[in-house]
Amino acid sequence: MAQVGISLGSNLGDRVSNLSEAIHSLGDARSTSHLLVSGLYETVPVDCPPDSPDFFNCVIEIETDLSPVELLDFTQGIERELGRPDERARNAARPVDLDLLYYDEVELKSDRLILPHPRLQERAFVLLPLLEIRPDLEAKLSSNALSDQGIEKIDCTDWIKSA
Ligand code: PH2
Ligand code: MG
Ligand code: MG
Repeated sequence: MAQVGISLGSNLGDRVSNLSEAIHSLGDARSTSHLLVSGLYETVPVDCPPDSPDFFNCVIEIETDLSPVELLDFTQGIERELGRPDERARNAARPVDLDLLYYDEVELKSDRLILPHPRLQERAFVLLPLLEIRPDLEAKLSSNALSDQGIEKIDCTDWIKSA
């Protein structure tokens, strides 16, 4: 079983419900189980078209027998099921975006997938929730200037709908 970090973001529609549904769908993958789920963060869009709505973001770690590319196919299927259009402007608002952050220690560079995620360390909306569930990674992940990226932890528990 591989341990895989996944960043989830939503800035269109019912953002909490979109993230919650995506997490449930990930749990339904063949040979995949939930391990860790971070809290929920409301975050200012980074590198998005002007006037993009704010995101809700979280990070989860799952255990899976799927290969990196099988898992990518599976996450892209979930994005489509939750309403992501096939053609869209770069970083346009979307109901849900799932990004693979790491897959054990695998290093991979292909047209479809780069592991570990190349921008993992630059983005507060990825790093803060990740360090919440994996504080042991702090020494490995150097981070610059995260504090000036608008990000606020939402004070709520049980935000994931029970199935
Ligand atoms: N995702 C992006 C680009 N910008 N900004 C925030 N705050 N949250 C995201 O999830 C996000 C983003 C590309 O996928
Ligand atoms: Mg993304
Ligand atoms: Mg993505």
